[in-house]
Amino acid sequence: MLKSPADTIVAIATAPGKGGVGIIRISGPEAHALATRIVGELPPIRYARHLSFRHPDSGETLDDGLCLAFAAPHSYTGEDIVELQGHGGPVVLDTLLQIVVALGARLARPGEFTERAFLNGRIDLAQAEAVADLIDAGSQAAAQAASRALQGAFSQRVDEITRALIELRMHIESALDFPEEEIDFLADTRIIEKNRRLREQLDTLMAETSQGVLLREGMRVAIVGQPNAGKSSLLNQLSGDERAIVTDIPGTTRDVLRAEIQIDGMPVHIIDTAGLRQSDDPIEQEGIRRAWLEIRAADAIMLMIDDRYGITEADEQTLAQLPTKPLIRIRNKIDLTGRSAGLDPEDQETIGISAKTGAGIRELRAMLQRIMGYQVSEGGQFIARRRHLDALRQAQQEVTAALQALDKWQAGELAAESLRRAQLALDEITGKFTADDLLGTIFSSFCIGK
Ligand SMILES: Nc1nc2c(ncn2[C@@H]2O[C@H](COP(=O)(O)OP(=O)(O)OP(=O)(O)O)[C@@H](O)[C@H]2O)c(=O)[nH]1
Ligand SMILES: [Mg+2]
Repeated sequence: MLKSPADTIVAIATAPGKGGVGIIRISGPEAHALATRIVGELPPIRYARHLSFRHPDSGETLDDGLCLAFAAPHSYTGEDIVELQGHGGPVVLDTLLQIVVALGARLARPGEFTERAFLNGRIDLAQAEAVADLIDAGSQAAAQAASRALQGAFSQRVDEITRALIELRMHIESALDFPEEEIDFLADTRIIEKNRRLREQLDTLMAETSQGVLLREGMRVAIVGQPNAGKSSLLNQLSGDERAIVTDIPGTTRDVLRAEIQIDGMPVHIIDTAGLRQSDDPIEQEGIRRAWLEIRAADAIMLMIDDRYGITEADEQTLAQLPTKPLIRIRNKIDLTGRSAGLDPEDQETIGISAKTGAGIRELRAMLQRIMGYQVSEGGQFIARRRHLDALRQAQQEVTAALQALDKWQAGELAAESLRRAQLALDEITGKFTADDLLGTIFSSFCIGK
């Protein structure tokens, strides 16, 4: 286990700019002593007191407000902490910050308070990540899911599986110590049954985790098609905002335009691109080049078809060049053609809409949700990251390998080794076993003061 460093750190914990209240947070072994120099005498631990914040040398009053002290290990970081809650003016806060630094504290790096909470065992790594996700949450559903992960809903599930893994491995390893009974023992169907149950538990957790990843990261959907098909109109319609310029001149859009929408709390990044056609205009050519980059990076594609003309030769060419990924064919301008709105009864990949009137948009949103396999859960959902999913997948592969080793070859040593590696993969999620550089990446994405 890594150890928390022994210096004292300080940061402004409230958002930058002016506010009603501004909070300076000091954490570390010297936190109480440093703060005492500013407030005179600290209030009793966990009691707020209204005090003057004074310059330690001149005694001049800089601000006044609440002072709140916590004592290790019962604090956010697990260290001694003092919070000075003054007026939220940037100059006042900065002056206080400089004074605390002059008294010997160091400016905290982004996420360093939470990093210390992790290093001191207050929270595990998945919970620390949930702190950032809660702050960054873009929807109520995402915030609730982050809060659940922060409470440990995800970590508990990982720990449960880890315990089952360890138990099974111990069982197998103890059999290896008695070679004469080994074969009988490994053929024991209960062992194989346990292993199988473990794999099922992992399956379930992976399914829930991918929902959590979707809730956090959402999906990228690119709108592509011929000029004038109505791509920009669709972006505006979905985002409820006149974001893109819409004209009847083909080749209006050149830059890539983006809008983020929510579908039942899941973020969806809609990307509007230049109409695909042969062009001599270098600006339009660049737009088309960028359109293809977006197509490659997208999770799904909406192909916009002008329903007055149907699928043209140019559309066929585009279709032939599209990479294999979920595709929705959109028949647009049904207000002009009379086609009915929504899913085509003959073709589950085609949907009729009018980007102008909004007909069929509700069905399109439902279709986007279905494509990503996103389900609104009845609570209990937790937020998660891709790295969690990768770790679970790795554990899954190892457990499958263990099952095979037992089932096919009665190879106990191999099975035990696979289970050990599965456990390491799970430990990476909660941070029991984690490379330093991963920690650096995770905490540097936090905001300052958290
Ligand atoms: N009647 C009708 N007109 C539409 C509809 N959608 C778009 N239009 C019109 O079609 C024209 C082109 O729309 P845009 O949204 O600019 O099309 P685009 O695909 O972004 O075109 P480029 O940016 O040139 O590639 C505009 O005059 C829109 O008002 C629709 O559903 N019904
Ligand atoms: Mg456009």
